Amino acid sequence: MLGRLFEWWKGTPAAAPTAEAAERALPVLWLLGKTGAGKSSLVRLLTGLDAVAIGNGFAPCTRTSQRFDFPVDEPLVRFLDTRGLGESGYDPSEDLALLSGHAHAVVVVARLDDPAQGEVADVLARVARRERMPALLIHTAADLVPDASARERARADTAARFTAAAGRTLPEAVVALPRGSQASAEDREAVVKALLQVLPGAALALTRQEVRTAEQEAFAGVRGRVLFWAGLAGSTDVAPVVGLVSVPAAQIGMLNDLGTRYGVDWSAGTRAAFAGALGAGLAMRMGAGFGLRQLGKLVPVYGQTVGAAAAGGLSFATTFALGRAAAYFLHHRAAGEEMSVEDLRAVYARALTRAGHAGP
Ligand SMILES: Nc1nc2c(ncn2[C@@H]2O[C@H](COP(=O)(O)OP(=O)(O)O)[C@@H](O)[C@H]2O)c(=O)[nH]1
Ligand SMILES: [Mg+2]
Repeated sequence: MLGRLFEWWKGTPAAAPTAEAAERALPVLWLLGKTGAGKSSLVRLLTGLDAVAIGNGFAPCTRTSQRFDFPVDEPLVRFLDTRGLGESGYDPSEDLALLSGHAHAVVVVARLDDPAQGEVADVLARVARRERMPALLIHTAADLVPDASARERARADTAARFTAAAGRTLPEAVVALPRGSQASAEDREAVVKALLQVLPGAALALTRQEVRTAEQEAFAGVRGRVLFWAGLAGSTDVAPVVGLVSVPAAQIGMLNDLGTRYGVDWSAGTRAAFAGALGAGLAMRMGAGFGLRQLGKLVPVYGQTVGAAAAGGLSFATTFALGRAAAYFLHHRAAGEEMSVEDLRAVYARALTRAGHAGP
């Protein structure tokens, strides 16, 4: 498969994605919870922005919903926030109609000190059960239930409630988000870990990159681009006909983009060196990924199951890993440094795992 990608690459100019395709590549998280549950506080935890920045960044969607794109200047993830649940006279049907077609995963936000979650559970039942949207559960207000056993009882009760509504167990995290507090790195990690299981693109967009070496520093500068292209490749799994973007076209676009950013010309020799260094092991892994993806397309995925398909993420994961490996390769190429093939393959394998794909 890698061979075919490289064959094609020779004759294919960089595919400039349309604005529509770019928009569709953005992972969208729907924050579902009562007013006061901690949705805005969760956005604060995940983005590291303060309440004012978040307040200003939200743009209205419907009368009772709004969206927040992050990072603000080069969005890699979108939060959708519905405000009305738990308020009298709120009818969720308008938000439901809009959001169920746009969101890729639903983040249920519930306070551990608030057992009244019936309305939220009803909405979750609709989107998670009937529309098969991936979901995770974030318990907030851990600090307000200081007794450990009481807290564990509350967590278990809430989880049981939402498990019943969704028809399956959901990845969970417990957090404390008191007003004005410093965001806790542990809480962040717990949420990102749960998110990784349902929407890797969103989780990686919210993960801070480790920067210890010059190579990692260079990658930090292009990581947003790799996530963008991987999201684009992943979005073709959701709606293969709409975007005129195929997985190989997105991957070639990404490789060309990275070449430009690292100042390396993808000459025939450079391409051959990269393909050779990645080797047959990778070609087989990619082949497996593509095979599964093709299988997936036999299932009618567009429309109702948009979120479920996006969660599969094989094209996302393989493209992210390819981009990570290419960045590693290009960094050494640009510096005229030796690079070990084993290290390159390890970089690829680690990226594949991080992107939520366990391997072949
Ligand atoms: N002590 C504590 N307060 C919280 C927590 N989460 C949210 N709050 C507070 O609850 C109120 C509502 O939170 P907010 O994030 O605006 O809820 P939203 O309506 O779901 O967006 C705010 O005053 C928050 O500071 C939490 O985990 N612990
Ligand atoms: Mg809010």
